[in-house]
Amino acid sequence: MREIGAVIVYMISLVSLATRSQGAEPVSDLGYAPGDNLVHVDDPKRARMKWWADARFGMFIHWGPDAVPSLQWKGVYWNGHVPQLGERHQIPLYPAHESILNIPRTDWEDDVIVNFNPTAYDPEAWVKMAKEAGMKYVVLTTKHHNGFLMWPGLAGYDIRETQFGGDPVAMFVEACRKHGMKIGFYYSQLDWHDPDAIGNHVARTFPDGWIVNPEKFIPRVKSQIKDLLTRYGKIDLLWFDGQWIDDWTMDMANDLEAFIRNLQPHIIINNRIGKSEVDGDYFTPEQTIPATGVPDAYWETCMTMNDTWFYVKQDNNWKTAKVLIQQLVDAASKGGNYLLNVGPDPLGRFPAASIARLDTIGKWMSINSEGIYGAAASPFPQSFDWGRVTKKGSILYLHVFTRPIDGNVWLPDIGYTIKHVHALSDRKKRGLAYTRVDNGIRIEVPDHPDTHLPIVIKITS
Ligand code: FHN
Repeated sequence: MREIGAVIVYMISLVSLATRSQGAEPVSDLGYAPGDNLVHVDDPKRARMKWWADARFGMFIHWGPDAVPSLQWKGVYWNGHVPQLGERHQIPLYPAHESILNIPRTDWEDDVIVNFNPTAYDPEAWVKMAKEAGMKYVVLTTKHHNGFLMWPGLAGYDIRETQFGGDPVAMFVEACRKHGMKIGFYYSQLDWHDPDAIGNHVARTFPDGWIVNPEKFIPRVKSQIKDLLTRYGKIDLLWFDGQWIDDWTMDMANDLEAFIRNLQPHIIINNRIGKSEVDGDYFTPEQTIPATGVPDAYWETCMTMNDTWFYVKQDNNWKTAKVLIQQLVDAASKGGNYLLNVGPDPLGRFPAASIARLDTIGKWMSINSEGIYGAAASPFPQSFDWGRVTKKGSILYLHVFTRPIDGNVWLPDIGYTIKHVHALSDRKKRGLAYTRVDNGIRIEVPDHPDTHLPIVIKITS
């Protein structure tokens, strides 16, 4: 029933948009909220996804013993080359993995893991920084490709083997709950350590992976997932990864998904539980914002602040806060979420460069988040060289990345009757000038020489 209703609403909106181009009534509230355009989504899923779709912005945290090596082991750069600062092209795509795959297994187990001792680990500080940056959920790596568990869930190869006396996952969950942050767990099906996965194979590069004894490995995966979903209370999101290996099948994925939904029916699961974009609840483009979004799906781009997911001290190729904010806006303007990564160092500290960027993003969000949270994709088919558009009902938010020389931006006139135009940064909400020009509207953009960050104009009609 809902689908038909949504289609009718959608059609009416198209018609009314068309008719209004002839200067009809103001654009009424078309109920355009995140996901409203996904007419094929049933009510239960729409309700389950609502908090996530409205959130638009989350933090990804890649952390664990993988943070230790940073391209070298025992002083020897495993590829024999000492990268010079800024010598970006020397840094491989996935240095943390390449490091681990170049460390003798005994060294990894008896040295890296045994000596892992994050004395500065303070998840409350992490969660506070995420919250102040405007993020609504945090996804922490509980088990990455190296198969090591960051919680006391697999005797002999978990956090209890390290110098760290506590349960980092329990502390993380507690901090999230204390600050009202939604909780996500990252879990890799790809496992380079479990004998029933890797067997006698040798992983040489990060995509390598096998499941030699599924009849033993899969029950272990399910028991670990059950542990995560029964030990820490309500968990909001599971972020799977490593699904690309041939041995991981859709039968395994469907079986695991049913198992999880039985344990926590409200939980949100990303597509990487399966083998394709449409599996799970939402699609996860990586390190890119799709040019035209992903029209018919919930989606979330995950992005590094530099070039690496885990901490690599040599990787100083940091994106600017401006670029990160523009990516967040770009994703929202196309109906998607943005999951921004931090790779804490081996002691558990966020890199200073990450902290500085989170701070700048937070200051911008404290003024402009109204155009992000709960905002739907731009109603305009075209993109604009001056920036992006998001929409909430009949309100438009123009996120001006580059203020045109003449100080005005142009928008097609889809017939709405403008009641007020102001900059979100202007607490007095002083009206900005706008003029109707041939089949469009020119809107004044205040000059903000003090900032190179996007200026957001709110158009109320
Ligand atoms: O190899 C992983 C990588 O470390 C990181 O976890 C990303 C996050 O999406 N996923 C894999 C690469 O696609």
